[in-house]
Amino acid sequence: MAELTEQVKHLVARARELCADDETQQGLAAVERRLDEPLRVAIAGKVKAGKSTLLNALVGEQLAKTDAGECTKIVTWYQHGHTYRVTLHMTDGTSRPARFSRESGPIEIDLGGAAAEQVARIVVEWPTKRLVDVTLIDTPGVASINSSVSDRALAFLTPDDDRPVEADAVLYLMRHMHADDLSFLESFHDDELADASPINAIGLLSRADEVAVGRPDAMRVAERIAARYRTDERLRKLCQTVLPVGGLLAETAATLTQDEFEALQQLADHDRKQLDGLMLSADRFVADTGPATNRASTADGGPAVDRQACTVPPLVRRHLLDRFGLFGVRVALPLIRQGRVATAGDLAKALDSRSGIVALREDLLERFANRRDVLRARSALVSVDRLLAGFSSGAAVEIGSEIERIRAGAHAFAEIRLLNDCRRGLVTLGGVEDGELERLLGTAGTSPAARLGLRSDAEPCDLRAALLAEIEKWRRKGAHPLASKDVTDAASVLVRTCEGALADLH
Ligand SMILES: Nc1nc2c(ncn2[C@@H]2O[C@H](COP(=O)(O)OP(=O)(O)OP(=O)(O)O)[C@@H](O)[C@H]2O)c(=O)[nH]1
Ligand SMILES: [Mg+2]
Repeated sequence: MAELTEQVKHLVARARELCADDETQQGLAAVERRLDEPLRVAIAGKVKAGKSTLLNALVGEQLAKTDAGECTKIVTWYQHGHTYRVTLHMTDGTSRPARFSRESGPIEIDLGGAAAEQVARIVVEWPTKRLVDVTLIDTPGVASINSSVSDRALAFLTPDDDRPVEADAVLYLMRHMHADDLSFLESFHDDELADASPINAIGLLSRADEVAVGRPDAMRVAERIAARYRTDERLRKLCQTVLPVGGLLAETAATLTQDEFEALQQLADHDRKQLDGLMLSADRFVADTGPATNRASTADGGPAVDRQACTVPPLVRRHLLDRFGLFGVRVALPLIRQGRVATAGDLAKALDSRSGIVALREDLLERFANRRDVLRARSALVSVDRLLAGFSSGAAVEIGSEIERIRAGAHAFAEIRLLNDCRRGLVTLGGVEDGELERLLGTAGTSPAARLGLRSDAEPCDLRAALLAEIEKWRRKGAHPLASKDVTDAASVLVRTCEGALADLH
């Protein structure tokens, strides 16, 4: 893989030698720098899909504001820095430092009198280890009522002029799959290689805890829905996988305070029946409990609750609901009552494990971080291609054919193409399970064990034997006299994949 990066770096350097004009030079210099920068992952989706909350959950801190505000309309980059710094990059090409403050909640950024429309992007530098390998980019909600906001998100993710694509990979949040989501995902494809490429996109069924109106089995129901989406032909062409995630639960788990835990403990001490009544709906949970409503019959027909006896004030309950969601409260209270969690730390762990964030982090590592070089090389080639699109000089033609040579020759790209072709139904390998083929191509992870579908602690001798068997199998398939060209080509990619994995073992 390092070889691929080297090839691309060499190509960019050559392009810089050949291209004289300043603007292209600057663009190429940026492409060059980017090859050494952390992977850029954009978080996209419709308004209020939970993008900023998920960003916070991934960083493990409340950085991004999650309610309405001017800043949610601006593309905001969160990247690793040695000091805390916020910079505004204006649409006129200038940039300036911004004043910001942070007390207990998210960062408050002062635009210094500028209108959101004048700010092209905000860059937040923050010294946290979670941002060392990845830069996270929070984008404004698409398909919003305010179409200029939505346009900005689309322009960032799918520029249609000759600007390079800025993100290497995208997490696309959808609450329930919708025609708008599909057309958005379809537009996140920028060149022949990326055309309908699932390689750099993961779909997320977000706010998963709200599925099934926050019932205790909400996450399991969400997992079933996500599993259905994973087999949806249209989605399979567009993203690698679909996972359920409860960003709010994960954000709260990462930032849980002792006060919040104590408030939950206090609630958990209440009479069981009373609690059940309180947790019937969000409205009941936060209802004011003055003496007049004591034992009053309820508007939603549920059993009357002796709400006056609830010693946790409504304001605190409102806060708990905002932080945990109804599902989170419903999960936390029994855990505390049954003594299964005794401290705020225990509760944080329990919520974290239910939120789906652990699986998402692992997936990000397997699917994006381990393929970082390929994804970055891919973005760099797209960018150089775009930067030189308007040129017809000999130099541009030379670079153009070099790009084609790298794309055709790099095995990592051959794997991507094969995966795309399979998902689009262009290649079918008789008698081979799709899942097996995808696994070999690294969709479940790029380690030898992940490619073979074996446990991560499998013995090297077992891995070796399994790889040799795969190589033998694919050689035979490819050499079969009745094999079509598709099958022969696919088989040679897979043989090379397995040989590469074998070399990795050594
Ligand atoms: N129950 C629940 N609520 C969530 C979750 N994620 C976000 N929310 C809530 O949904 C609202 C919107 O969340 P944000 O993270 O701001 O969503 P966004 O997609 O960034 O919104 P915009 O940037 O305005 O488009 C907030 O009130 C969050 O608390 C979740 O996983 N579960
Ligand atoms: Mg947001």
